[in-house]
Amino acid sequence: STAYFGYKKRQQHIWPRKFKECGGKMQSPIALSTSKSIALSLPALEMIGFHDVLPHPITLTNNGHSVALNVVKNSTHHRLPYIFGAILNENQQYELEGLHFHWGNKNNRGSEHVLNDMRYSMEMHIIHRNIAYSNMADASAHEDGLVVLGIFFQVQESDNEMINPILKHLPSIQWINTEVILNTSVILNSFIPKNTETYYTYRGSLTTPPCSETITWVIFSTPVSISFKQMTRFRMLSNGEDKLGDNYRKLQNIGKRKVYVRNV
Ligand code: 1SD
Ligand code: ZN
Repeated sequence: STAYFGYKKRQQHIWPRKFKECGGKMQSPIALSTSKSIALSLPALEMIGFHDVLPHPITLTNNGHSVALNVVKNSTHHRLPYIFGAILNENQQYELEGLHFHWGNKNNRGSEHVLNDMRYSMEMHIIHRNIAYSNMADASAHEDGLVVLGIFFQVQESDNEMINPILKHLPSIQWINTEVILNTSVILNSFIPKNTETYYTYRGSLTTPPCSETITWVIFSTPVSISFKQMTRFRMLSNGEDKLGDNYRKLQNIGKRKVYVRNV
C-alpha cells in the first residue's frame, strides 16, 4: 500500500514531494459549474448489474484515510457490476473494484468535488477498472485505466435506510487497519441517486497519492440524502491519532481541461 499521507493543509501541500504526479496538470478534485462546462448530448452511462446483490465475501476496511468496501474478483459464478457508455471509448467495459467515502467533521464540508459552489457533506467514489487491464496497478498506469463515479451526499432530516447495510458495520471498524466481513446484502443501486441522467465528466486523477492521472470522472449532479445521525457514524471512526474525517483533497486547477455536462 501507499506511504503515509495526511489531509491537513500543510500535509497536502507536500504530497508532490513524495508523489510527483500529485503536482501534475490533470489533478482532481475540481470545482464543477454548469456555466463553465460544455453541454453535450452524450450517451447515457450504462450501469450493468447495479440492481444485483454483490457476491460475497465483501469486506469493509478502515484504512486510516477512508472506509473502503472491497469486492472479490475472479469469482466464476458472478460477473461483477460494470459500466460503459458516456464518453468512454466504445467497446470498453469497466468493472467494479470497490467504493469508499470522503466526508467532513462538519456538515458544511466533506465532498471532494464542489458543484456550483456547493460543497456537500460527503462524496462516495465507486471505482471501476478497465477490464483490458488485469489489476489496479496495471490500470493505474494507463490513461484509460479507471473510471470513478462520484456521488454527493446531502444532510437531511430523515435517515436514508438504503445505506444501512454499510452503516451498521462502521462501529466494528472504529480503529485504523481493522476490517469486517459484511453479513448484509449490498446492492449498488441503493447508494446512487435515482436520477443518473445528468452528470459531469472530465479527465483527472486519483485524489490520493500517488495521484495517477488515469481517471475518467463521472459525477452525478443529483445528491443522495443522509441524516445527521447517520453522518455521526462516520465521524466516530479513528485514523490512529485523530478522528477520521475531513479526508478530502483541496481543489485543483482545471487548467486547459474541458469539463462536459450531460442533460442539464
Ligand atoms: O482515495 C482512493 C484510494 O484509496 C484508492 O482507492 C484509489 C485507487 O483505487 O482511489 C482513490 S480516489 O481517487 O478514488 N479518491
Ligand atoms: Zn475517493
